[in-house]
Amino acid sequence: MTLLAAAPTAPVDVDGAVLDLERLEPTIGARVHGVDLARATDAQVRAIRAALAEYKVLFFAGQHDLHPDGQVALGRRLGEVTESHPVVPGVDEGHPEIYALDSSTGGFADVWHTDVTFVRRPPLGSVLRAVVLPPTGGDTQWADLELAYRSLSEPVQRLADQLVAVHDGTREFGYYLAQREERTKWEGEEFRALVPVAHPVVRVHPETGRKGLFVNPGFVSHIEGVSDAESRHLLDLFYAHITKPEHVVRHRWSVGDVAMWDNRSTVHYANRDYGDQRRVMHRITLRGDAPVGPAAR
Ligand SMILES: O=C(O)CCC(=O)C(=O)O
Ligand SMILES: [Fe+2]
Repeated sequence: MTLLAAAPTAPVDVDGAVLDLERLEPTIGARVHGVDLARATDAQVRAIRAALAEYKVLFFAGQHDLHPDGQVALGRRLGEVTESHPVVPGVDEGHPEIYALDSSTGGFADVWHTDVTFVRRPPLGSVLRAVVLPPTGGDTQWADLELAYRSLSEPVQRLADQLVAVHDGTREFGYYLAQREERTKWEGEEFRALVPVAHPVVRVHPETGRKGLFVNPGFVSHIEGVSDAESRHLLDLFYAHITKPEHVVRHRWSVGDVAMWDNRSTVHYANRDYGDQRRVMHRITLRGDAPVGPAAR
């Protein structure tokens, strides 16, 4: 009998800093050991940023010193921090960049989604900190959109390559926009309406050049230029495929955990299985660019 090798625990030298990464699944997820995110060196931050595209989701345990200020400061070292969200204001006056998901005020994310894809330039990545956790449950799962594309049959890959999807934030955030008088800003401008945007179904990752199946049930309303029935069936096929267990990494949270993901190559889902218990998560997002499809390359 051949024993399968254990998941490699490899010290990875990226850009001069040695990052101790423990791969969790073959193509998605790694635990990063030995980094204190509140006091990371510049070389460590560069290495983390480089590892993000490769591992897609990074997990850091025991980050008890990373308070809200520190989370925003870390984001500024990793890239450009966006406002909290196009229509949801920051957690408090002092932190307009922090988006809080609090179960006690209806903050849930139990639909597979990629963050904020209903704007022209969706965030490059997100950094999420566990603040209050239920005694059990409330895990988060991420699926690998690049693996999902690669594991489609070739004819379906070719079909997907040609498709464009419309992303619309109305179902998730329309009510929020309607009930609020004040407008928040996004990319420095007042965000007045949820205007649907079109993105290629297959996104070429700007750093790795790999193709990913860039659709998500949270925000995609339909595929352009096909019938309603075709759109529904295509999207059902893509969603069922993306979320296969083989494509997913799942995280069980402890307070002090931080997860960082590449929003260009993943979708995620926060399990809502903890009843009336409270769960609070703080997120920041990093400014991204407009998705580019295979046709434009
Ligand atoms: O609460 C979570 O685990 C994830 C929430 C979410 O979707 C996000 O922070 O973008
Ligand atoms: Fe999210």
